[in-house]
Amino acid sequence: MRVVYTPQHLAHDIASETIMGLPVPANEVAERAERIRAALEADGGFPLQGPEAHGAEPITAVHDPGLLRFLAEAWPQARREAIDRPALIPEGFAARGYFQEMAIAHEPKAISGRAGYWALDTSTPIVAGTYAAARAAVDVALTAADLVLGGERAAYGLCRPPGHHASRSMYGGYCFFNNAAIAADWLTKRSGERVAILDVDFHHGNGTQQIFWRRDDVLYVSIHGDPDRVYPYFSGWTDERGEGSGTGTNVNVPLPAGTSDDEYLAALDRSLDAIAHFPGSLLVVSLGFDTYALDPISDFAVTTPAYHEIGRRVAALGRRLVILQEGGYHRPSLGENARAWLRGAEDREFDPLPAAGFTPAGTKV
Ligand code: OKP
Ligand code: ZN
Repeated sequence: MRVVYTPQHLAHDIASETIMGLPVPANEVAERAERIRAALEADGGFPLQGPEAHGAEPITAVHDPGLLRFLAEAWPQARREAIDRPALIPEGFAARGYFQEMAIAHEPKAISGRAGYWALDTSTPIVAGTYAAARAAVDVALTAADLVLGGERAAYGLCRPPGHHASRSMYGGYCFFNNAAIAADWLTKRSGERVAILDVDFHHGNGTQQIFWRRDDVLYVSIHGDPDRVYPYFSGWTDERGEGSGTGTNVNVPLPAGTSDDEYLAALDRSLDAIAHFPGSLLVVSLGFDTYALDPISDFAVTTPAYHEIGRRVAALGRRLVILQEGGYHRPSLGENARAWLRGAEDREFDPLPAAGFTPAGTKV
């Protein structure tokens, strides 16, 4: 299977994030993507290539141009206005209650407020290289989509930063542009077909749900930790099914803490059944390994052999696969979990490597 990767993700280099107001070491770090790259290179069956630049148009097809402008301007503006800070994190938020009953909407000018106008949370710092890395992740996703449109049965885009929490007009949850949503929209336009998205990241993809909420040409199916318990807290319940002509094309499958391999696979089968009933030959997979038993910010109990089986069952649907990386924060396991999943998707066996080689970003791409 071809893999799209770029070392440009290294530019999004953050040391810490904020959880409930206190700084903690960042979870969404460059080592994640480098671990996966190294394992796939060591495997030998996953040729790497760089992304093609696709420009801004596919991004503004699903995102507010104001969000794109903000992300492009945020760091330079932060440097001018708050020069002593290592990263830009919002001070206040445009919360639901601020605007109730009032049809007002001014984007603030000062960067401390402007960030909060566009942001979901305080866990998504913006640094000097964030915008370039986020744009490159979109190009990775679109290049993987092009490979499949060009005849590949499946392609894997090693996107970093991830994307599924970014909605039309909001960044957050370590995400800036919604790589999977941009790729899915691109696929609908290039193929003339309907497109399904399966989101198997531990977290609900609130951004992807929001973007396609009223659209009947894109099915969004997500398996995730119950929002009664975990991030992103405000969406992911089963009664969220879409609206207007999109009614019924949003499917949420929330699961309890401690979800085992067997329980996960049963939920996966139900989800694949929903996809099988939706027309089209293309499936975008939002792939997260934060369902892993040892993930530091999640609470499922999925194991490495199960990823092989999940990949196998997803591919057994018979659809063309655009597989895009989302989360997964237990760094030591990421390479093997990716290898297991992607080998499963090719219906090849998985034999764990003793110790996957881990080398810094090279020049092989
Ligand atoms: C991004 B993706 C945990 C706080 C989590 C943000 C999580 C973003 C996950 N106590 N904050 O879906 O993997
Ligand atoms: Zn996640």
